[in-house]
Amino acid sequence: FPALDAVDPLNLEALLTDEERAVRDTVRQYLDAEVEPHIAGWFESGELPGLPELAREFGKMGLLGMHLEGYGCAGMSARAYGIACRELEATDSGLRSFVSVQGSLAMFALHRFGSDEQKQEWLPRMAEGSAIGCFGLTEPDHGSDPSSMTTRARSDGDGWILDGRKMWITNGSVAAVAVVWARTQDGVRGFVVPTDTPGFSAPVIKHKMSLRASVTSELVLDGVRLPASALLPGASGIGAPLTCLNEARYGIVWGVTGAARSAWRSARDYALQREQFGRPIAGFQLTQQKLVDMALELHKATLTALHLSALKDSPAGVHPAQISFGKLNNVREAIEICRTARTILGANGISLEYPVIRHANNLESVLTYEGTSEMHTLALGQALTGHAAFR
Ligand code: TGC
Ligand code: FAD
Repeated sequence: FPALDAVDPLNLEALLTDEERAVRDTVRQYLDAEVEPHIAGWFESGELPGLPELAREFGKMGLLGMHLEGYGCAGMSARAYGIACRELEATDSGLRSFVSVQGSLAMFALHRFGSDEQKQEWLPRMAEGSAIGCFGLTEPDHGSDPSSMTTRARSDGDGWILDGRKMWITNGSVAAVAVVWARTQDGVRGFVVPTDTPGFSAPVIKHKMSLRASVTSELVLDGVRLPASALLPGASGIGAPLTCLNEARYGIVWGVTGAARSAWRSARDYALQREQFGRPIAGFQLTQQKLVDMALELHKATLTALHLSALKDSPAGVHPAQISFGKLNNVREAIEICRTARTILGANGISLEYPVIRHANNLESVLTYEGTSEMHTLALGQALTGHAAFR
């Protein structure tokens, strides 16, 4: 037999179509040339300074709203979108987060629930990256339980007035448009809020030790007056924002395999070069056990992502509990892979000279956002037993 490809021991890349390989290579080449040289510095300084230009480049590559049809979106398969998410997160979870929020949350909400006028106004600009969007669901006092939100929208003549606070909102302070979820007398509804509307502000959240190369903000809504046309006509009830979350969670299932792949490669390269006790540490059985266990979980996670893609691209679609399966498993295993990789690098494992600690720290956010591991355990628990254990 020929030697096994250490990076792809199950030959999973052979399953990709030419088009999917082209997506993978285009994204990889761009990130290697333009982002990899800077990303550790951006993480260290806690900023994403290339953002307006990055957004446009992502738009040119068709990554924004990539699996949506029409309005300037690329209309590609869920699998191609997942493959792009994997490359983005192999560089940094902050990049995948940006693309997730833009395409799978803000654009998806408009695309699925918006009026034709709303779609025409926002989607083409968002697809090209000239308008950035954010998605405000979480509040300071309501994270895992968004159904209890207190942000209110009251009808005012032929318009609406919004009051409340949203918290931990990715892209908040760089967004031109915010999709904001608020309670009305008819239940939870979605609103399209141009961020230059009086009464809207988005202070940046500082002092994060995770997702530092990503903009995270609070949204403050103080008497934000909106026309009637700001209401998303197709979104009624908490099921609407949760439907958007399925899209972003799906991207995470793929994305985290990129972060884990990057950490695994660093650990293997390091183990082959680093010598202790007169031999490479890759030759010690304990190191091999770590590398093998990491590889098993990495490629099982990729198989899960591939399988969920097949479901999502099929006419029957993917069940939300199946996405919970993938998000729960793949994030849990990816963070474990990064933490184990860190041990293989010894003291160098805590340095930003290597990507490992950055990925591990980023994945702390990914473990929590888009539904914590506990929420996905309970969602799956409910699907498997028929009993809801949330409250
Ligand atoms: P529950 O009573 O179970 O359901 C209410 C209605 O919603 C429907 N539903 C869903 N629909 C679509 N997709 C899903 N995943 C759905 N889950 C529930 C359900 O069928 C029902 O519909 P109907 O027609 O019968 O009324 O709702 P609940 O209030 O008990 O909540 C369930 C729970 C806990 C699972 C849900 O609230 C939840 O998922 N909580 C986690 C919150 C979360 O994930 N927040 C994420 C915020 S966005 C974010 O983090 C972005 S980070 C992005 C980045 O930077 O990458
Ligand atoms: P809480 O809900 O307070 O949970 C705290 C702990 O209690 C968790 O371990 C949780 O699992 C556990 N817990 C809660 N309820 C139960 C239960 N019933 N049973 C067992 N355990 C339970 N939100 C947005 O809307 N838009 C965004 O763009 C966005 N971006 C984010 C970016 C970052 C970097 C981060 C960190 C968060 C972001 N979020 C965003 C918010 C994110 O979705 C929430 O943080 C997440 O849903 C959890 O809410 P919480 O932080 O309030 O934790």
